[in-house]
Amino acid sequence: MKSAVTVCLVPEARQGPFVFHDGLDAGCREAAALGFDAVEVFPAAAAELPEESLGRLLDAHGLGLAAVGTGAGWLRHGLSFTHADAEVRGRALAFGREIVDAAGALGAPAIIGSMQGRSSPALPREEALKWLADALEALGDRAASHGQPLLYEPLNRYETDLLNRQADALAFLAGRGLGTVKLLCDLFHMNIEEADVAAALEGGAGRVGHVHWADSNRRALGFGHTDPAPLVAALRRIGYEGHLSAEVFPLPSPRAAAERTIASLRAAAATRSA
Ligand SMILES: [Mn+2]
Repeated sequence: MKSAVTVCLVPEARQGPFVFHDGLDAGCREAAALGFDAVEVFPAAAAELPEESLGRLLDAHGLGLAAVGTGAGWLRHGLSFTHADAEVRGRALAFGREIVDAAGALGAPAIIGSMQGRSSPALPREEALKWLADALEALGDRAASHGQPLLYEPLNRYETDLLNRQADALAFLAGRGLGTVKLLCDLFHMNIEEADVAAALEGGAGRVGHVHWADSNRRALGFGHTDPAPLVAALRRIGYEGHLSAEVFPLPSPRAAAERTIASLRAAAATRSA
């Protein structure tokens, strides 16, 4: 498994669960200095991911690009795939396609999280799930043309009423034939929704595409009450080889959150021989 840390380029998300907020240059420099394998980037738009210059920056620091978030589509533009207005859904798809293409050109997958939206009086949940499936199919096919999966992230009940648990998301992906979509398992959301987080991870065998490595309180792992040992054991049992990516609050400081994350990953790796 590989380590990753989040770099947020959206000023409106400065209070959000991202470690570094001072641009790609600074974020990559800090990530590399602390020994991370990769960065996960949360851009305002695809134009913030120029293939050549970002590729050079990553290479210069020996970093991979773990994944790219699409949440700014919701946060900045109010776009979601399950908006009752077809025109807004169309713009959401266009935004998603641009991120999928920019990420794909850099060899990374895109994440569908907050852009999944939720049901509303104007759009009942069953209909919202249909629009979500259509968006995941279209963007998943697009991602596949870049040789990447599309990452779908179940969120906790306070953020969406569509799919909150991994097993429900897996059943949804299977039932709608969404073979190009993989799960993003976020340990913070799972801490709220799952009866047994390790079992839920294990249930995702073959479909876990990315992991958000966060503690129970959305701080760096080690600053809450999550015990990572059984979670790492479960991920090993299913042969997960992707990233453990710190999507956490930059508390008490970005550096301290990143250092705590690295320490938690080293401790997890050390349990291999136990
Ligand atoms: Mn997440």
